[in-house]
Amino acid sequence: MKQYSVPLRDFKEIDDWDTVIFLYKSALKQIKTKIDILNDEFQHRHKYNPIEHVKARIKTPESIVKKLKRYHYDSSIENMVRYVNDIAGIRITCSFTSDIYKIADMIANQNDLTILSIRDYMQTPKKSGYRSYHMLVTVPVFLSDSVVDTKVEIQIRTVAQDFWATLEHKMHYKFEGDGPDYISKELRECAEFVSDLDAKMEQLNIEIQKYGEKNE
Ligand code: 0O2
Repeated sequence: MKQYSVPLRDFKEIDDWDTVIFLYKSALKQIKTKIDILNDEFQHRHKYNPIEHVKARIKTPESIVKKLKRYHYDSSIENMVRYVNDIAGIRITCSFTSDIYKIADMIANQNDLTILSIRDYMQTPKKSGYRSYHMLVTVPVFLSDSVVDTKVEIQIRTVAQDFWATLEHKMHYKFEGDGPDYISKELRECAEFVSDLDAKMEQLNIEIQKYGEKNE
């Protein structure tokens, strides 16, 4: 008989940590394969790779507990599945901001995925200066006797945004979210440089393509 999918929070083995982590890992594998296929297809059709690299990770137990604490929830498997959206996370890095939207559209068109939310931190950057495009999706994980819809957070950003976010993240962790004001201020300024650089590189890429077409 055909199985209907259930969200992970309603799965019968939700109290088993190893099973839950196994499901998140399986969901990540599926999304990673989808992204690889989309990138290969893009290369095959347009002779161009929109994706520079892809990194998948499962959030550490310490980081999960920290987040639950921040949200004022007890540390339980049920709460983590319900309230921590980025336990399974995948980060896609690309060259140009226009690639971000191309990749996001290609992912959104996969009809076995359900999009739970979109956060466009390029349209609306965070106070820190953070820019990226986040998609929270569920992917059905097919087991022998059930299908479990499992959440994955997909972050899409340019190489320059990634460079910035990695340093800002380092500061955040080093000072536990309470970094010196002058560093935060300089990082916000750098975020503006990154945004200007991304816009300039996008424009230059368009010029290079136009020039190439004229001289073909
Ligand atoms: P780590 O160590 O990367 O896992 P939500 O529960 O989803 O409603 P949250 O977690 O604030 O609330 O969602 P959001 O905004 O989608 O952020 C999730 C992740 O995006 C973060 O995970 C970071 O990876 C990244 N991120 C968001 N804001 C910033 C920022 O200002 N600077 C940097 N460098 N990264 C950011 P974690 O759990 O914070 O960290």
